[in-house]
Amino acid sequence: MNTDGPGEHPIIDWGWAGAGLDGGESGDAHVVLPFHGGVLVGLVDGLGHGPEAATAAKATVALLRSHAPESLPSLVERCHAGLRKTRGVVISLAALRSRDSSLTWIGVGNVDAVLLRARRSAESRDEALTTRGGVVGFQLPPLRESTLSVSSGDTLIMATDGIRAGFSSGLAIHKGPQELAESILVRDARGTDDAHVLVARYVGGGALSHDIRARVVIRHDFDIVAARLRARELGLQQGLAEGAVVAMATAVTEVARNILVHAGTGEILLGVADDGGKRGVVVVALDEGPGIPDIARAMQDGYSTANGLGLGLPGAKRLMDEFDIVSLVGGGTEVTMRKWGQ
Ligand SMILES: [Mn+2]
Repeated sequence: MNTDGPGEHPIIDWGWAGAGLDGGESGDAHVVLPFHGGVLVGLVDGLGHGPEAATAAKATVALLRSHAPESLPSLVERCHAGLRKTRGVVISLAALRSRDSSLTWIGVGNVDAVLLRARRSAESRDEALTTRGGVVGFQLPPLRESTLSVSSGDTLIMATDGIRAGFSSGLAIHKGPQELAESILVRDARGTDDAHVLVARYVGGGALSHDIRARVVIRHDFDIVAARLRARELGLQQGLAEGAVVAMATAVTEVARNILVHAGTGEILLGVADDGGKRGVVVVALDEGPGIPDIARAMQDGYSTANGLGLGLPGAKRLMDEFDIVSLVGGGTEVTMRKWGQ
């Protein structure tokens, strides 16, 4: 059980290193801002260096802090509007989300970002994240975000142009993010500009990854039935035993009913879970309802739903192999459950 907040429900491990030119105040800055179900990471380079660059970077950080849960294009627009009186910044922003193991990013100007994979395959290559030319606060390119799937252990590295291109090659990737950031700064700082590195390693879902295969919107009673049927179908496809399929489908019914009763609407995501050969089903139940003020109480047996029927969340937990709940009062609830095959 977790509630969201820095350090309490981390989906990344991260570290940074940076230095202003000639030991002066740096015009580069990073942000790491958790939001419900994810975290926003970003690296900002105030144009040039020195105090005016630092002023632009600090203003950007303040704007991002105030608006972190918004979409990335909207954040860039806000910064653009708020930075017109500064000399402007270049920026890369990325949002990592645990519910669908995704990384969404946008970049304006040259803050380099690369995604290094923990396990490489044809579908999962190292990627340089593309950015578009422009200066936030002066001239924006068309703003479009891009999305990639991430797996636990994948590592995002962002660096300002005070760091040499090619900083991602020859890294001891098994090292922790803080150690990586420091070693890049030492090895690759050009010494002609402020230099700053941010390293974020995705750890959402533990040592597991999942692919979402079905999405069922919950608005009516019959949507609960649809979610149950899709869960059953996926369980059988994944080779779960009949008893496990029944347990999992029943747990899906419970979390779907919980959405309907407490939030009115929400959705159930059903996916394939893979833990290095072991196959299973992952169920994510999401809503943007009022949230649960006291999760410990809600997880006690006998704590009734509005109509007092059913097994509730504690019942769902008992039926599954793994169960995690994150809830934010006023911000919705996210339940993630897994059922494994033999
Ligand atoms: Mn620079």
